Amino acid sequence: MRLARVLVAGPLGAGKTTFISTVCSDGVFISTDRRVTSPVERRIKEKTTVAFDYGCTRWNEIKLVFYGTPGQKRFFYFIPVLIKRCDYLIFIVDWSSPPSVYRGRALLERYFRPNLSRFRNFVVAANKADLPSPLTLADVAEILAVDRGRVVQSVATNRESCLSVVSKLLGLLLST
Ligand SMILES: Nc1nc2c(ncn2[C@@H]2O[C@H](COP(=O)(O)OP(=O)(O)OP(=O)(O)O)[C@@H](O)[C@H]2O)c(=O)[nH]1
Ligand SMILES: [Mg+2]
Repeated sequence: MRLARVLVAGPLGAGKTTFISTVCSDGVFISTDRRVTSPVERRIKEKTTVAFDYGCTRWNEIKLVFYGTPGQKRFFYFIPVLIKRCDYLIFIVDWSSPPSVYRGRALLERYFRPNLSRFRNFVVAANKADLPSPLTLADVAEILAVDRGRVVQSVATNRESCLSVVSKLLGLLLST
């Protein structure tokens, strides 16, 4: 059986934990969400991932292992450790929130752009596609400076939607 280790990264509140828990709802999911400690970041959300998320599941004869990055800046030192463990990258932004997309750009530039060649493939998930957005997918691609063809929309609460992102990442057609 093939093994794919997938890093799910992105700015605070983009939907990383939700994505992994949804995909791994039939497998194993471990979250480390705790109360946000920084007052500025607490304006965005109350609970956040400290350390990392972990999940695994089987899909189309592939063992999928997911690691999710932490949300608060004070835990970002953990990101390089996770990058070394993974061979695929899903970079998630909250498509409904232009500030989230811009925070994503800063994060991508600082931690991921210098390491993109380490990954066998990467995609950008424009998440919360169920909510209205002033941005098009082409805008998201332009802000993040990635090829438009790498940007896919997602709804992290919907398993089919998450699996279509995984399918694009691994270069497979959905079997169902
Ligand atoms: N409407 C909608 N809400 C979503 C979606 N994905 C996640 N959410 C919500 O967005 C909020 C943040 O989701 P999380 O999964 O905690 O985000 P995260 O990226 O893990 O956040 P940090 O670990 O703090 O960085 C939660 O309230 C989720 O329920 C989506 O596709 N659509
Ligand atoms: Mg999280």
